[in-house]
Amino acid sequence: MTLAAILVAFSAPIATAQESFGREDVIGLAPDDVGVEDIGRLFTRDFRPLVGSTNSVLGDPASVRVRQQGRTHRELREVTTQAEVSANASVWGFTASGSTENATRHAYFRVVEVTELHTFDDRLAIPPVPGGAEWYVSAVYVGRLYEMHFWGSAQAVSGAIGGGFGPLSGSIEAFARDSQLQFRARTIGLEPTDGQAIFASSESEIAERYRAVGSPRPILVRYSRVPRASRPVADANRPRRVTLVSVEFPATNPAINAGWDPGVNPPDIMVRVRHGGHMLLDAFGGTDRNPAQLDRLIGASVIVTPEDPLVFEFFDRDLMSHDQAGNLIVAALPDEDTDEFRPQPGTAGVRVVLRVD
Ligand SMILES: [Ca+2]
Ligand SMILES: [Ca+2]
Repeated sequence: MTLAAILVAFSAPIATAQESFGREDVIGLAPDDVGVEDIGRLFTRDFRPLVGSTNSVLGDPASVRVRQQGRTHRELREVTTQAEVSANASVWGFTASGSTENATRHAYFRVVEVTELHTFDDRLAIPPVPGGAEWYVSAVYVGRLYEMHFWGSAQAVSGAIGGGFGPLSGSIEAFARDSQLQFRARTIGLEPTDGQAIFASSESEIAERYRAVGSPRPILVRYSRVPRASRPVADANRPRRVTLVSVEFPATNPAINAGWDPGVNPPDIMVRVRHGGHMLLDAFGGTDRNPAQLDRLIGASVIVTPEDPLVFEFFDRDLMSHDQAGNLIVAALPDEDTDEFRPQPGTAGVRVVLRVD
């Protein structure tokens, strides 16, 4: 369900957000107080340890597997989901609420050396969990890590990405300054050899530019979402299957009263849908206004309430920074299944058709 755009994937990075066997995973930096003994520990939607419950850990030490690893890889990517921002927030020093839309975008460059991987035994059925539990620790990566974390406006981050994140050869600090991004380096046992962080694009460049200091320690935590069947039902609203059928933009951009691109009228239709702080859809609908047929599944089991609406964001996709084309908040779905649910038009007159069953 989570869409992770790995913008520049060197070698085979640790999958940062993925769905395997129907399980949704998010990887975040390991907080100081989370270690290998926390495999199976339950966390809230905002990635805080579940407290006040006697039943806050799944399984027991016998359900943990340990594998020795000797992999080093590097990864440069934009964080695309609110869940992943939340999973990193305590270490990054942000207070990112899972339910708050935040205009700040995040990206990072990481050099990661994994020496040991501790995983929860996936063959175990997940028992019913207490209310408030949404994630459990399914893996802890032990090793060393160097991270340069970038953040800034959507425009600055997408501008940096539009430029291909620089030539990937120079100083990361200079790149961040040129891109008008804020940045902070984090060293957990790996540090630049000459005091200045440099992009590395191969194993040999990593070996040349980064050196290991100190013993391996927990660096990354993989959180897996507790299956819905194991979570208490919070309210009477049943989960629904929602599909985005079509999207229609106004003929011209109302914000500038002109075509969507210089000398060109039709937009490049882009739609993002968030729910409960998670990005459910990041879709491109083609270059046409009338109407783009999408037929994309937004969610196979979403519960939509005024507290937990579907939030649509529409853009005309552009090379550097996309033109905003308005938002639409769907706070309730029709009681009956329908192939043609038309929520009120978005703020810029964007019209959507949903199928709900
Ligand atoms: Ca445009
Ligand atoms: Ca465009």
